[in-house]
Amino acid sequence: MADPTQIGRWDPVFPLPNVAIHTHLLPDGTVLFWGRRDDPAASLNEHSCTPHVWDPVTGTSTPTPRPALADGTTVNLFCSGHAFLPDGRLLVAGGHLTDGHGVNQACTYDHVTRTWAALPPMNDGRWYPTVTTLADGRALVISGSVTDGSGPNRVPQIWDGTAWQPTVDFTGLPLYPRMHVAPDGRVLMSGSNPTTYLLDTAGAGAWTPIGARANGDRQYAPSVMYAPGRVIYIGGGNDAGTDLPTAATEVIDLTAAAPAWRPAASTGFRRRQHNATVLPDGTVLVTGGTSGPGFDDVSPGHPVHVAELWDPGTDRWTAMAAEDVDRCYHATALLLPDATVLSAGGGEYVIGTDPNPPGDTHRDAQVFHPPYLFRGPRPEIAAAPAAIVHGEAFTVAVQDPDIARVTLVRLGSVTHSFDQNQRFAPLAFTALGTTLTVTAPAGPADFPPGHALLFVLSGAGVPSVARIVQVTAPAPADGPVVAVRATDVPAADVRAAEVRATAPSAAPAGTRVTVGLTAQCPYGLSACWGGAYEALGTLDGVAAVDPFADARDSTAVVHLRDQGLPDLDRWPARLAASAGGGYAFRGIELTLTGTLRARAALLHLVAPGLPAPVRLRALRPGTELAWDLETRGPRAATPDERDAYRTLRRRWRADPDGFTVRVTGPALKGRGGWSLLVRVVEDGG
Ligand SMILES: [Cu+2]
Repeated sequence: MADPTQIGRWDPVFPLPNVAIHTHLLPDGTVLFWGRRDDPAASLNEHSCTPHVWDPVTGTSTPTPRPALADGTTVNLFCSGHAFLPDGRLLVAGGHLTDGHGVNQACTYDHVTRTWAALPPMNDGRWYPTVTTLADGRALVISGSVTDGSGPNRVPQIWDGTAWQPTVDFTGLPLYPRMHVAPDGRVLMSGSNPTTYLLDTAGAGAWTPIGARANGDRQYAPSVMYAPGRVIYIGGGNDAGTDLPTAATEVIDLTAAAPAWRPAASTGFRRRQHNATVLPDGTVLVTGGTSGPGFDDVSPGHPVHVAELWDPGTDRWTAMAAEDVDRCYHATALLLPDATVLSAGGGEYVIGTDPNPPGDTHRDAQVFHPPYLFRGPRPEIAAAPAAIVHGEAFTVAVQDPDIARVTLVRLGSVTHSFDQNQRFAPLAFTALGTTLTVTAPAGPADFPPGHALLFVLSGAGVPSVARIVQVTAPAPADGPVVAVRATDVPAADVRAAEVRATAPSAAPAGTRVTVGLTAQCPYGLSACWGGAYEALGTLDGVAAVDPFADARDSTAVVHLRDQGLPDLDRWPARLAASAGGGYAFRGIELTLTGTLRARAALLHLVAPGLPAPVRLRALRPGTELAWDLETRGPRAATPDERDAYRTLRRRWRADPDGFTVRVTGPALKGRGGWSLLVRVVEDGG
């Protein structure tokens, strides 16, 4: 018989009125959630969807109003980002127009009045953005696909309570960046891109690279700050070659003198689309996800039902009881005030052009009781303050003097395998009988202001039911509010990051290479651009990467350092090393300028930068680099493009002494050297 003291226990699955794709613990202990559409038979691109509030004590759900813009226009909060403001309102930024196309709305939800209020619109749409409550109480909104779908919104914006303030831009953001406030007040971006950065939001803002994760680009993986300044990045997709998610995990300690990612213990299962929840004892519970290849493999046997618990003290994963239902793409997990974990949702996405089969959409949830709830009597908080102040002591009355730990966990706000509001802090305390004198987190960078679950744990490690407390900054009368900013950033790093974050200004002089990349994510290369952008920048000989991908053709443009040819032998392996299986390499197009020569009656292009003449050939059907997202095959060239080579040849016959010409087309490297299948001809200059 399964022993709940070792593996915990799941309650039975229960229905919810919709799919909990976005799930939040409100400051009154109830759970706000919403899905994609109210009617399971409606379009997947509805422009409103009813949120619900589920009460974990009574088990009942109640609809709550739908948000609207100031002019009354409804918005769909599906695919938004969210975090709690210091006063307990939930800030929700962006939302769904269609897949890969975001809305520019932002709004707040007040749990006291159960109402929404519209904020001024943002600079552009955001579909899959991340919201982070900063140490100073402002809210950072970053990434998310813009309204026209041309890629992630490059300009992060900060809501200061009155207006949106832009901060330094960044080219090649991933969707739903994994962001955490670091101990010095900067914001860590831990993924999904391989290179991780600290964003300083003070002044004009600055991005500072702080090393890369060895596992490379890992999408739909949770990242958890499991202790102050310590982050674990867990699994995610996908391995090059097999297209399987990884079981590997990596940790970083931002309190170290020179923070660097290092491997931690692997999970027992490969996982992607899973969730990770920090528990009152500082352990991390992983639930759901798929072990299968690709974006979201829900074929039988691939979704992982077994939960796993990580103990950061021992760096060990322990298999927990298995839940009953697949919780893959669009599933969420949330720590509840009674120290159990809600696992909910899944489904509601497009496969090709159709919605997923109804059986893979889950309008239900299940609650997990971790092993600690079976290891002895629960301690009880008899009294605790409603608000506590950074750095100040407060008193907690308990029923029994056997208290070993006091901890604080910020209210969860979860979507797409990431909790944007999650945070854990152990608190120092002294006990005198049943009265605890507890010290609040020292400062706002240790624990950003806002509401949190306050737990006491017994000597056996059993947590109490939480009290919800509001963590606040000291009153201004206590002294000036110190602006948190980094002072120790090496100037060279800042410059490198500024260069990285700014699009190339002058047109690069080297050969222009168009790279065909198929994103494994179903939303196309433009939406899922961050990992590809970074991987392209690592290719041998590449001087610059254009800041935007071409959504229609599923191509990206890089510029070589010189007028030569790319090292095609090494590029695919290099791309796989950086971006894993996230992007399939389809080939390249070259743009070359030179003069025409006949060699053995075959037309060649010669130019000073080219190591050897490049043979020109006609474009044949099926060799096009442009991609059709619908048919998942090459997009046929136009008649003009198919005729380009013949047109060029006619022109050359009339003028065989040569003229300078610029040709573009798919390029192949064979035993006999390079050839270019002419698609476009322009006059060279
Ligand atoms: Cu989604």
